[in-house]
Amino acid sequence: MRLRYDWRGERMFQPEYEAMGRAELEALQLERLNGLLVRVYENVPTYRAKFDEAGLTPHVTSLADLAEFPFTVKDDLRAAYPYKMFAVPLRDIVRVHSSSGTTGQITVVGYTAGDIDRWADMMARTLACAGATPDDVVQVTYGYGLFTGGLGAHYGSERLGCTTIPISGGNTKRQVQVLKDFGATILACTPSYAVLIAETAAEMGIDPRSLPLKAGVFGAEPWSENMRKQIEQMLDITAIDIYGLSEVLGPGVASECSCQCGLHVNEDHFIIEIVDPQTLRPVPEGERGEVVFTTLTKEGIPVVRYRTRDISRIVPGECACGRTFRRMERVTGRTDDMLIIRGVNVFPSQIEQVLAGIPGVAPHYQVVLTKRGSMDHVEVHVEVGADVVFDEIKTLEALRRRVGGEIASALAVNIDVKLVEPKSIQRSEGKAKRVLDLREEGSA
Ligand code: DLL
Repeated sequence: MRLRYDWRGERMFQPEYEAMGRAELEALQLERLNGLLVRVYENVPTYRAKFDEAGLTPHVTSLADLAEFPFTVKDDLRAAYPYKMFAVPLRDIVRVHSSSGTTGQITVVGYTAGDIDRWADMMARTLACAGATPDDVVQVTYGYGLFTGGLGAHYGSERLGCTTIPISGGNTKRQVQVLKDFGATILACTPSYAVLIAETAAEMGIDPRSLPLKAGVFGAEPWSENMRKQIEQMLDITAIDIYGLSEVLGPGVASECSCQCGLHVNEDHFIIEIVDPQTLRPVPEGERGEVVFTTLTKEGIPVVRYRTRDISRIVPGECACGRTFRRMERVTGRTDDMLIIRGVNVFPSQIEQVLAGIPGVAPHYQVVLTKRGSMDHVEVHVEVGADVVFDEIKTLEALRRRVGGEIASALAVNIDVKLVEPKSIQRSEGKAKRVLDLREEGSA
């Protein structure tokens, strides 16, 4: 197995790529990009039509030329449902997954055997970023099925040589029991589910900090820095942010290393661009905008300039870990999750960052949207901590004011806050639903 020690003793899985010199990496990207453009032009009618319409031939002489090419959006994939954007015949596809369809009709993605192989490598890199080695036991609590989380993490864990527990999501008490009895050292699940697992352990009389876990690879939903600190504290682990999306790969597109200062994008397989979501022009290096990916090596369903709707930025400078791949900042949210409250743009994860720093409130919240007359009304429902006595009106009022005040000073907007009883906000075993939109139902 190709493993090498680097900074802090964390190992890279493929240092020959992960620590590549920039010039060499860009030469590889250019070569792969030209291969990709020809493949999609010849095999995917959607791309042929788009390139022809823009008067473009499938060839570039520099990476900068990619900016001339049209974007791909979710609607392109929807229109091609289920298989029309595959670049190879179905007989070469060995697996399909799909997006959850929370924002509309689901989209289907297909993988060749080569895609699965490269995906396993990328997820092995991700786990190695969290300090995993063949001596580790990985509990894969992401859902198995059409969702990419479970099988993505599973193949990566096996590729790295870890002992893999394919438990999938759900049955939280059993998760805790298995973590304990099977000696899991790495937990792979959504950050919100990690919180629920820690709470459930405590309810079962098992100190969550006494579990053998040393790290977690958490992603699939936005989470804040303060939430990270809480999870690390609750479970006594290092919590690593991992990012990906089905249309581009699944988990394994980008991952933090133990420096926890941005997510290294697997740039030998993807080109990342950050564009202004309004003008669609590239933003100056280091500024926030919408993340756009081009897949350089995908065979089943490659994408050119896919608009993710996720907001991030490139973290400037080099990382101390020795990886040369550029880092993207943690994703604060999606353009479609952004709330505009009295003219101020707010992501639920920004509210979470404030809540997770206040003692007395639990890490469970929901932003509830309703209509008051013709006006939208936003209210944050926050669970009080188990140690707060819910009937003490004075204590509660002081806490409510504090939460409202801290949100107002952090986000520069006043948002109504309602404190709710412990365990009254619905728990999720996968992606947490942070925004509850009741406006259609016309509730006041
Ligand atoms: O959520 C893939 C994945 C599985 C990533 C497991 C990480 C771990 P989709 O279901 O297609 O794929 O959802 C992709 O989830 O566009 C982001 O909006 C969001 N997302 C994923 N990871 C993160 C993260 C998987 N670390 C969509 N932080 C993406 C914030 C994330 N948002």
